[in-house]
Amino acid sequence: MEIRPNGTQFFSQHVSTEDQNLLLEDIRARIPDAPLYTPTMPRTGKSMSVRMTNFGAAGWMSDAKGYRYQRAHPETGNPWPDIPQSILDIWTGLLPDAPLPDVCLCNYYPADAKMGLHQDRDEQDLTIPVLSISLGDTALFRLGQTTRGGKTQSFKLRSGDVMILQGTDRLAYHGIDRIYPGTSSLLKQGGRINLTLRKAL
Ligand code: MD6
Ligand code: FE
Repeated sequence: MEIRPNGTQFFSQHVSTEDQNLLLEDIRARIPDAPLYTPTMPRTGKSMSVRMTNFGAAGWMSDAKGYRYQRAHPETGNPWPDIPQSILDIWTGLLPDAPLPDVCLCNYYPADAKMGLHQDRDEQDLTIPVLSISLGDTALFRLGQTTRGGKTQSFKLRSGDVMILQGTDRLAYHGIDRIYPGTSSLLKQGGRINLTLRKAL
């Protein structure tokens, strides 16, 4: 469902509980090869509150040197594991005409994590949509405009929800203001996983 004209699409409860568990299995199978690590911010070098890993030909990275895509895990030096077919199927189901994604960023939010307002703009072709899948505890997502300081709207993202930023909102600022602990039983340890699919290269 389109929540902004020619822009953001939101699919409430698009992924069934059964499929959420299958996605989790596929994610867990890849974490030993691509452990979650704590990214740092450009310039300040401060740690982010999420832990991060990637699947696909490249992975999105943030550290003191800046934001970029790179082909190897920053700690192991190994290539990233492949993107699970179960995750690719969600993309092709909703975006049949878009090129296939080559990056799946996987962010884990503990109960106290947040994500500052940002644009997704490190990809080569900024006309290709970005799709995100939420798993676990509910998050408060804030969506603004393509310039900083514009009017913002807030939405709750629940386990199984899918968000697509495209069209006039492809470069809209967005972020996560908070996590609501204890709102999902999907992850035994609590917290939230967000998967972001992009064609970056
Ligand atoms: C999150 N999401 O949901 C953060 N980016 O944890 C994003 O940064 C995002 O939801 C691009 C497109 C959709 C998103
Ligand atoms: Fe984003």
